[in-house]
Amino acid sequence: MNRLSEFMLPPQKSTVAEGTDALFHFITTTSIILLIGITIAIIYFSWKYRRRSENDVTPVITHNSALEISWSVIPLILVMIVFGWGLRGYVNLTTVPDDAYEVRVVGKSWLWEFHYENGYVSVNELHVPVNRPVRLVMSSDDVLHSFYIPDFRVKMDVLPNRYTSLWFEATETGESVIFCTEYCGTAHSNMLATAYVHEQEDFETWLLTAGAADLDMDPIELGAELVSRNACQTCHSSDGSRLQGPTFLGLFGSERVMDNGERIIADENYIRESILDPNVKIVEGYLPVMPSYTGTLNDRQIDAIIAYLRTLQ
Ligand code: HEC
Ligand SMILES: [Cu+2]
Repeated sequence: MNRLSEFMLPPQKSTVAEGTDALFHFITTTSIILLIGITIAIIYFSWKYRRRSENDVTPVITHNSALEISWSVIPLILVMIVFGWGLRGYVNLTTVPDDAYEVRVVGKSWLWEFHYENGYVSVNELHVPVNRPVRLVMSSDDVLHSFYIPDFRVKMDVLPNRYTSLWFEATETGESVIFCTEYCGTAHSNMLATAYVHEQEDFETWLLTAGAADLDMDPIELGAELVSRNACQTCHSSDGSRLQGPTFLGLFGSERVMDNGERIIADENYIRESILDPNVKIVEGYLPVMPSYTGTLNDRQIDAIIAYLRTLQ
């Protein structure tokens, strides 16, 4: 079964992966066996009972109890096995262990934000300790998203105005891909993140130093770093090309035309407002799809981004 998993499924990197795969293989195997059996029976019967002569008459058959009971009872047993097995997995996935480490997850079109206990926020990077249950408490800032880590075999819808949660325990260190699996707009396919699984001590060191390194950086360097860390490049280029949003090249200090015809010079206040309240002023020719970074970026970080944007002339 493990060979089969390696062949057709992503690596098993959480405590529930093996059980989930076993059920998956059971359903697939039974379906294949039934498919082959039924196909052979259809071909054989159409040959055996074919019309041989002009006066062939179909005999009148009302029923066959043995046959009818077996084609009802056998599928019933199979379905009950799948139900019981699936229910056990479902209960396991919904009962969070007491010592779970909690991370708050916010889905935004089109990025994932992870808020840690110490206030640090990472974008599109989820850091977790290995061999420890982790619970994600999730919600969306805009539309429906769905959080999916194939390697861990966990997936849960992420909704606006309501919390959902899921938990997993990673069994090995390394990186795994995180997908959004609910179509959520133009750049849905860019809504990718990575789960980094660390040794327990490494995770604690990461948590302590995350954000602290920012203090040593000069503002322009930090701004560039924040633009990449916060997934701004999903929608903004720095080389003049047009993505979902306007390019950052030459933005600072230039005159911008809004969709209501208003003309504004892109100064510090305009950039700051664009980051915290992106939908107050919409640039002409673009859609109001930028997520708000209120609660994600603090004043110092916004200053650094402005400093960096100034250099892109
Ligand atoms: C999901 C796509 C998306 C992401 C991610 C995004 N933006 Fe935007 N942004 C837009 C769009 C679209 C516009 C133009 C419409 C508007 O004004 O809201 C825009 C407008 C702006 C503007 C005004 C630009 C102008 O030409 O006047 C600034 C400044 C800006 N974004 C900064 C940022 C920064 C900084 C980040 C990362 C912290 C970021 N954006 C992340 C989509 C995005
Ligand atoms: Cu999404």
